Amino acid sequence: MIRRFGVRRLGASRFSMALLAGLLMASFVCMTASAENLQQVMKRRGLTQKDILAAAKTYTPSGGRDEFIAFASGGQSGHIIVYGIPSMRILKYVGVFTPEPWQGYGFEDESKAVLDQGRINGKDMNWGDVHHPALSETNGDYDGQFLFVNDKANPRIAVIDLEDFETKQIVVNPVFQNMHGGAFVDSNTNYIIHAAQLPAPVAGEYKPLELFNEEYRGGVTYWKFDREKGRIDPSRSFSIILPPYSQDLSDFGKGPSDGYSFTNSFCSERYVGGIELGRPPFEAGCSAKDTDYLHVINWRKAAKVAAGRKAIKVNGHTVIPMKVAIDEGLVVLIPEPKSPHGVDVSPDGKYMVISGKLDSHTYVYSWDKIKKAIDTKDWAEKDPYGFPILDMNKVLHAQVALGLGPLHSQFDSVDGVVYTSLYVDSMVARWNYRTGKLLDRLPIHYNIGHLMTMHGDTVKPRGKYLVALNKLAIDRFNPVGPLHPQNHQLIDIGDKNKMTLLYDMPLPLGEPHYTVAIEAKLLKPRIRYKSGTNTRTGERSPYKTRAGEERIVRKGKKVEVFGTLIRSHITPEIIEVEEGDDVTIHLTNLERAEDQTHGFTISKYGVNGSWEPGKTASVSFKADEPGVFPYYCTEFCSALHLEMEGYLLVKPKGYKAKVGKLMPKDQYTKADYEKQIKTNMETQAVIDDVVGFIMSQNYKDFPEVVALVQDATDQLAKIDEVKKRAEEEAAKGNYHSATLWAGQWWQYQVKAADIGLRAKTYLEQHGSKTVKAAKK
Ligand code: K7E
Ligand code: CUA
Repeated sequence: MIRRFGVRRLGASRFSMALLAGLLMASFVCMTASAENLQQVMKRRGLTQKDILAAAKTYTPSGGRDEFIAFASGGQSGHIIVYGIPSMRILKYVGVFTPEPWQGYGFEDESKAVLDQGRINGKDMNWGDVHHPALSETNGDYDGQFLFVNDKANPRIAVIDLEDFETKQIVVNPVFQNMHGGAFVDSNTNYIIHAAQLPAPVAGEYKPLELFNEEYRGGVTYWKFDREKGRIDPSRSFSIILPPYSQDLSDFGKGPSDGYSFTNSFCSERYVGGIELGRPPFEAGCSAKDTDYLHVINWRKAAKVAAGRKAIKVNGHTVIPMKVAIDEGLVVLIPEPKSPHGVDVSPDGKYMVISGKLDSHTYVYSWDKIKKAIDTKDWAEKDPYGFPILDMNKVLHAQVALGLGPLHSQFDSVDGVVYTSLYVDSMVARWNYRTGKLLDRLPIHYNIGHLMTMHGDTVKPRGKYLVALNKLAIDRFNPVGPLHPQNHQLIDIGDKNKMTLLYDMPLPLGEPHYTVAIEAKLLKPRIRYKSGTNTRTGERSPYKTRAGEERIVRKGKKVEVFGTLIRSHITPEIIEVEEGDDVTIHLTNLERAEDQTHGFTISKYGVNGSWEPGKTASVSFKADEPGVFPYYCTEFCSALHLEMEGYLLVKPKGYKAKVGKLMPKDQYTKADYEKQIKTNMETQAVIDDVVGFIMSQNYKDFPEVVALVQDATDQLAKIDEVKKRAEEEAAKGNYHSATLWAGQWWQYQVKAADIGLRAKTYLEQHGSKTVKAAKK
């Protein structure tokens, strides 16, 4: 039918007939290919019904959004990885402890200042061992405002504002040398906990290992979070000094256990290895006893003690010494299964689930029983330092055999149901912590560490999905050399009888430790900044520059450039300095439209940055190398992106300029000028059309469109001046110059038209007035 219609209609010569036949053949083949049905695809790719069902549960069509957003620790990369669930599509790497060039993080002065907060003993720590991200909570559930994450190697905590997914603050621990057990927050994000791991003399002093028991110490730090400012307040933060027990992961109490925090430990043997000295190694001595100590800490009371006179200052940081902690009854110890890793408080706050890697049982403790023992001072004994120890059997609720190498636990939306990772068995166990009954086990690939369910560590877990964070990928992906990607496995936990593995996602960054996932609808990230914002402080930058205010200011050897970025030029386009000058270039992105980011780099000067709409940031360097250095925008921002360029001229010392001619002045004629004017008139007609459409709509109901209209208006507003100049030059008979100015007039038109068309498309796609009317 189609064939006959086409041939009859076009008829024509033999040549075109042949061509047409070829085209039709091609389209016929295409049609057959596209008509491949599901069964055929399944056969071709070797997929089963189960695979298709799994695909349907994760596949997210183009333009589709995810239900949950995950924040994964980036391990050695020092980054946070953001991805969607269930699609498992990676959305962003957020630079935290490590420079990230795409975001300009660690390249612009403003973000360098954040990374500099993380310097230790005068050294840059341009890497981090990122372990545990924590989302801020209100009343025990995620509120979508902040993300905290720790660096284990260089004991630090970072604050990421989820308003723009940027790192805003890094704090270094002033008393401990190495910290693993953080970040975890209490139900209202008053404090972020971070526990020391490998014991060391306090404040980094030197003490010989022979004094391990007397001088080496562990401890926990409670960083005070100032909600108003969105920053940690070191002046109101404090640490408790603890025995050298290798304090590990922690969790805060909830509901009835709110006000308390729980910190595991391993190597409570206080063993010091030294295999080369003839002593049995750490691993033997650190696992000799059957139990280690769970530390139960009354942090609310500790905060009061920290504010009082019994606390001391170490390196300017508030510290509660061990003796004070004992006298004030801030800490009690409970024996816990050998070499534990995670401690997880149940959503109702009544149970603490702890697994010992070297004990095949997972222990469930009862908060009611712990509280009663604390209140009645029912101590079984004291540790060598004087901390009271409870009788484990009096506070245990259950001991459950789940499998080998149990590590971490996360909770389900179904009451009582919890998931525990089994490292040695490479499995996820689903069980009930109230009844102690094992419900299901699912093999994973391979050697799972943490696992994560949706809001799984809050008072209100959402169930649905679980992600297994595996330590090894081995054969799961196409080989890419001896260093393998990480494997995050998505598991469907919606079916109450059986867990189902849905998807393997390779993560090509550092070793993942923990991940947290929040309902996407709870996040409200901004799409632009208020014009002139220093995004790292959230304040208005003193270097904010408006259109038309661009300038270069010299004071002695210091040159400051106040510039702007907007499609498609960098103003100024030429920067001339002298060898030896200290140069700072402040740039403001004038755009308002969504996703109109510009980059800026100066070749061979190592200068780089990223400017999102509204952002002001600066780059500084010493112009120590004379020569000509092109600069340009590094984001493909518009049709004339390649022309978004300029020159940095660094004049050699003592260079005397010779006057020369810049360019030919008579290249363009009157005919060229008239041709350009005609083009401009035609373009204006297009613009009028688009503007007419937008104005006829309820466009003010769409903030995205309002921003686009403002951007377009800005571009159009610039036309008057260049038009006047074009006309003046033409009147004087300077057609060369007149043509160039008329060309610039057209540039503004093109940009305005481009933005206008985006606004029009947006209105059409998002159902503005007439579109809605047409649909009825
Ligand atoms: Cu790798 Cu929580 Cu630091 Cu466990 S951690 S497995
Ligand atoms: Cu701005 Cu490319």
